[in-house]
Amino acid sequence: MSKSRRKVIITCAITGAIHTPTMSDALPYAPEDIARQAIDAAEAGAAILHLHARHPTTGAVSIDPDHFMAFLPNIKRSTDAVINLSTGGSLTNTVAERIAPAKRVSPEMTSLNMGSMNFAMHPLADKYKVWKFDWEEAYLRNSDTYIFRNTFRDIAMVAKELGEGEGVKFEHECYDVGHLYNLKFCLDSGMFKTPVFIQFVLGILGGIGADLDNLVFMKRTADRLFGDAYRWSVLGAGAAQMDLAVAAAMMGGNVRVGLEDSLLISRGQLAASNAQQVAKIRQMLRDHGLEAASPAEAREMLSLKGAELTRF
Ligand code: KMH
Ligand code: ZN
Repeated sequence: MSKSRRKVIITCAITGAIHTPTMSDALPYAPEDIARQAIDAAEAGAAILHLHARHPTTGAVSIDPDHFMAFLPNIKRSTDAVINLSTGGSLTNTVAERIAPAKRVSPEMTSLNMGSMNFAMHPLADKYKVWKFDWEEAYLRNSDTYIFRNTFRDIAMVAKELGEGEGVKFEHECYDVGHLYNLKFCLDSGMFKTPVFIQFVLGILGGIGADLDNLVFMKRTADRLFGDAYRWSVLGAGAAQMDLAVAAAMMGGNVRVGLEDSLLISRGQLAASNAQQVAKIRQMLRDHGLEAASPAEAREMLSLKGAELTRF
């Protein structure tokens, strides 16, 4: 009898707040395109869909709950994948504003960013001369002045409003080793239920670099701090996305892909869609004797409340 393959959760982050429409025609921003790409990504093997909203005609990052509602019911009707709403929003919004969409729809999961930091995209602006929309260049260039605010009080507020209040499970986004210690402090203070789900984020300008050594260090630190009370995944920003995903899977973790974090399908080549990235990592997992977890398996692995308790 063949040995069963270990299951790996593939999260796909569909559009995000880093890339702008000029950078790739594949980056979705109209609600029907966000929904279509999310559904296709789920069909390709993503168990979790990490979702941001965009303004439907300009493609600007949006935290308007109505913009989320323009695609959420459509996605839920068409797939069983776990819906994970971003609480990162845009770098200029307050945390109270950033959690408004999740408070409205009570998703199974949301992101929760585990520390304040620089979060800069300004070097990307130098790569483009002609822009599809007026807002894009200033949005990127001004990111060298932004502080991505996630104080302990902010984190406690999100834990209370969404975790305690709505039974939301968090994707704890940890961009550096210190964020693991922030999470440990919050966990010990009683803010979260175990297992906590950590997303190691490597390669954002302002956070730890996208190197294998850093991933090993983050993982070793998390092992020491959380023992078996955590599950983990890796997001490599930009060209490191696939390499770090494979490394994470080989190390026993889960993976995140999607156009939010990288527009590429391979070095120097733009991806045609989110689903193309999911299909690629799924095949790479198979090549290494691993299998994509179904949404039901992801719910079990992360102790999620279930789609029936959401409000959309
Ligand atoms: N794009 C990631 C590097 C969030 O949505 O709260 C950051 C992110 C944050 O996914
Ligand atoms: Zn995000």
